[in-house]
Amino acid sequence: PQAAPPQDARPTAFTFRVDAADGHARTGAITMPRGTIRTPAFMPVGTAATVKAMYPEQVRDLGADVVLGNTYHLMLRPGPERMARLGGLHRFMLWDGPILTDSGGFQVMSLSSLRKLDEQGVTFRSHVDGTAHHMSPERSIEIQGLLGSDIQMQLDECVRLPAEPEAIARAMQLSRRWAERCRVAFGEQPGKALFGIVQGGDVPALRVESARALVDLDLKGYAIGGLAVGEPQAVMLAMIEAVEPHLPRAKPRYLMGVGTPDDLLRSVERGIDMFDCVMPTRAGRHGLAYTRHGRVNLRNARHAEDARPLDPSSACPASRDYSRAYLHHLVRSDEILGMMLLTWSNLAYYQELMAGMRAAIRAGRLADFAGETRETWARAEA
Ligand code: PRF
Repeated sequence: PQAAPPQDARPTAFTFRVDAADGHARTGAITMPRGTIRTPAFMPVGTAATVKAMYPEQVRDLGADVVLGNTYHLMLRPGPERMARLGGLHRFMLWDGPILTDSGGFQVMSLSSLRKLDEQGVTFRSHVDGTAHHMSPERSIEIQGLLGSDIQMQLDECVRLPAEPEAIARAMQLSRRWAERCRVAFGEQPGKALFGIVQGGDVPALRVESARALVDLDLKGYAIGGLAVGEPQAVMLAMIEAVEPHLPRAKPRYLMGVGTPDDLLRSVERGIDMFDCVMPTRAGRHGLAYTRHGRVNLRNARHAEDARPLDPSSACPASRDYSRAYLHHLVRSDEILGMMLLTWSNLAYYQELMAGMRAAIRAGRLADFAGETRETWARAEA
């Protein structure tokens, strides 16, 4: 019988390696004690300790190497100290791979009421029970530690666009100072990582200033935040192009809260390595399918007698085996299974798209892959 791998075969450090590049795009891997993340990576969103409507093993089987959790939701319910007593988020939700947690600031601003933000942090009322809470940069890192998060995000302030340049600059400088405090609070944790978040709205000079200041802190990875918050796609892409030359090539780059399949493709072409977005899961719960052949709204009456599956070439049973007529029926009837199947199918497509991009970059044919992918989307929409 084969000998078990030696105990020290598990990496003890957080490392990132680039295996191949094609233009600005790269493919590689993040390695850490809980597993390897193949990049470019899409991280399914598991806000409240669940990727909604999915079993963890399904998420894993689709090829997701990492999931995202939310500090804001989990601090309110079940609470970080309780989570720690229960052995941490991995054990709680039965996900043993890497987990990235967002820091909470972004969710406070979009979900809670009576929020107030100053140098010390954010004060807000819970959207669950109205109780008052305070979160400083230090407390955000402490909570992410109690959850057991592998990749922790700095506390930041994200400004919705359009906004005045003065407001954008103020939020960027605050985020920069909070990054320093988060770094001190995080300290040295060899198998884990703290990522900084570039802010600066739609002002290229502020974006560059933000990136440079964060790079000086020598963090393990860099996110680009404050995009997909109301600006046109062209502005988002221009901001990625402005920031990318200032980010170290040897560290992962994460575009937060993005996006559509087309956003992912165009951002990978511009050097992004990681993404998270509620789009595939949320759209799935609302009857929308993302497929190789574009977006399909299953509520639409034209699917009522369509016996074809969403995509007969898919490896995912939800996309390959169930008829559009059945999915239409489930969605129209508000059946739980409709949400489950469409979430499964959408996440399968997102992971298939990422795997396709990784293979294309390795083969030096990302431009061809992008062209073919867009053509297939367009043909179906016509
Ligand atoms: N900051 C944080 N989380 C985020 C964002 C941000 O700017 C965004 C913006 N697209 C999504 N999630 N901390």
